[in-house]
Amino acid sequence: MNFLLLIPFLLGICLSSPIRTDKRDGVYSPNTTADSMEAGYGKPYAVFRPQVFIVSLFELEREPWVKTLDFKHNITIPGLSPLYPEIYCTTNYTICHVTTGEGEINAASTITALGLSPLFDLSKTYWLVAGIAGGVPEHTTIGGVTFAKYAVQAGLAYEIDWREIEGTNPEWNSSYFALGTKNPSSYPVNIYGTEVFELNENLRDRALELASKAKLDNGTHQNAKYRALYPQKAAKSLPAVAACDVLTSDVYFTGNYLSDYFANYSRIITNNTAKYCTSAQEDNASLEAFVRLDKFGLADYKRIVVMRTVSDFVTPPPSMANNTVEFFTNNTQGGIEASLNNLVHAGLPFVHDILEKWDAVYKEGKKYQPKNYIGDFFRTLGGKPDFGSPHYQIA
Ligand SMILES: *[C@@H]1O[C@H](CO)[C@@H](O)[C@H](O)[C@H]1NC(C)=O
Ligand SMILES: *[C@@H]1O[C@H](CO)[C@@H](O)[C@H](O)[C@H]1NC(C)=O
Ligand SMILES: *[C@@H]1O[C@H](CO)[C@@H](O)[C@H](O)[C@H]1NC(C)=O
Ligand SMILES: *[C@@H]1O[C@H](CO)[C@@H](O)[C@H](O)[C@H]1NC(C)=O
Ligand SMILES: *[C@@H]1O[C@H](CO)[C@@H](O)[C@H](O)[C@H]1NC(C)=O
Ligand SMILES: *[C@@H]1O[C@H](CO)[C@@H](O)[C@H](O)[C@H]1NC(C)=O
Ligand SMILES: *[C@@H]1O[C@H](CO)[C@@H](O)[C@H](O)[C@H]1NC(C)=O
Ligand SMILES: *[C@@H]1O[C@H](CO)[C@@H](O)[C@H](O)[C@H]1NC(C)=O
Ligand SMILES: *[C@@H]1O[C@H](CO)[C@@H](O)[C@H](O)[C@H]1NC(C)=O
Ligand SMILES: *[C@H]1O[C@H](CO)[C@@H](O)[C@H](O)[C@H]1NC(C)=O
Repeated sequence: MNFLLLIPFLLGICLSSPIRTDKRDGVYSPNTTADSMEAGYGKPYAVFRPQVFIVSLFELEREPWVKTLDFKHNITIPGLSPLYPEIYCTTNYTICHVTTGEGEINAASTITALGLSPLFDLSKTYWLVAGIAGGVPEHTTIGGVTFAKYAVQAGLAYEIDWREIEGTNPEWNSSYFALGTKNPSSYPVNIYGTEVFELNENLRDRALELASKAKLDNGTHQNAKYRALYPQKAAKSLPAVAACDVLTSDVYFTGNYLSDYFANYSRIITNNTAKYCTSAQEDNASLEAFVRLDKFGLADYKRIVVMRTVSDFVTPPPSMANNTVEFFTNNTQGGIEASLNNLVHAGLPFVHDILEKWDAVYKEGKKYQPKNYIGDFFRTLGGKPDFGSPHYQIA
């Protein structure tokens, strides 16, 4: 190998070594003047350093952003979803967008691939994960906008078909029970580490404050008629912005019993701190990828906001409580357009705030430093969680 080629190669190895005392000290930032392209720790040759990355999970969520923002560049990197192989960026690459594909596997693989791409320095990037979700009528309604502090993974569980439970354990109200336990009301014993993710509450509150001033799409006439079937105040109201938490499950569940069980599970696993209000299929998975990237300075977990707008209700109205299957399959809730449009109505003010106040506020990120615990069950990023048990088995 030519000696001159060896120098950047060795430099690359040194700078990308995970062995470092403090990742913030390790930031390598050459000033390349003309284009503001900076490379951070571990990505000495990165070309793009977006200020905001918007994350959609599938095509319908992507469309309103494509219509609103002037994406001029397509960038293909290895490891993205075959359905969504391109990252979109605006003219000067300050805002980029990725579509992960639906479900936990797609979300985790896409975010990991993006985070490890040598083209992107994401060490200072803000993330707006913006998807639609099922809504819990106690807290929100069709078209409603929610910002999460916790993401809870519900799929990590045992399951026995109800027909094999009712004869022996009729007092059980769920076919699911937590790993390592013997009934549906116990705190999990076996932990995989992705059961709960906690996000930066200060940043969440800033995004929520900005969204609260936005004019939301109120939805269709049929949405309004459907909302009126519910007794809960939040369900009956026009769409509003709320702070409450998201449940992740690859299984798309619906109905009163499962929603009730998962609400209980969210409370149990987060020691009564989470308020479950939406159910979706990806957030825990994306967050696990972000935790791993942050550990090596490749992304900043403090800079993630998870927003879910409500496309439909998770549970039937009382008038259909005896027929959850019809509630779900004969969809008469009035369409999901309001939830899709509100991704942009509620999310864009935050995106603009970041660009407008980049130098003064967001670049260094001091103003919205988290005061709460952030990260996963295993304390991968340090700190002391307000959930979790000291007595668990890694299994
Ligand atoms: C880069 O250097 C130029 C020339 O010294 C300076 O004007 C500019 O502000 C610097 N840019 C950054 C981002 O530090
Ligand atoms: C980027 O890819 C999308 C399809 O994903 C296509 O519709 C669009 O025209 C492409 N844009 C550019 C600038 O090539
Ligand atoms: C990027 O472009 C946007 C829109 O034209 C502009 O507001 C912003 O200041 C630009 N940012 C940089 C870093 O050049
Ligand atoms: C199961 O649900 C029924 C009806 O909602 C309730 O009366 C009962 O207390 C529940 N049992 C348990 C163990 O939670
Ligand atoms: C939604 O309804 C509220 C209350 O009537 C109204 O203030 C708001 O402008 C409506 N939003 C839209 C987009 O029409
Ligand atoms: C949820 O917890 C409540 C209160 O402990 C209990 O009454 C209810 O039956 C539980 N629901 C399920 C589905 O386990
Ligand atoms: C559900 O209850 C309604 C009355 O509340 C009744 O008309 C309907 O037949 C019931 N449907 C089923 C499937 O039991
Ligand atoms: C579906 O809903 C519509 C409107 O409420 C109703 O007229 C129709 O009978 C329902 N279809 C079935 C198969 O239940
Ligand atoms: C959470 O609840 C579990 C089970 O009751 C308990 O063992 C654990 O100490 C609690 N964790 C915190 C941080 O309070
Ligand atoms: C995924 O979501 C579930 C609940 O939906 C949560 O318990 C779990 O902690 C989450 N995991 C990650 C990695 O975010």
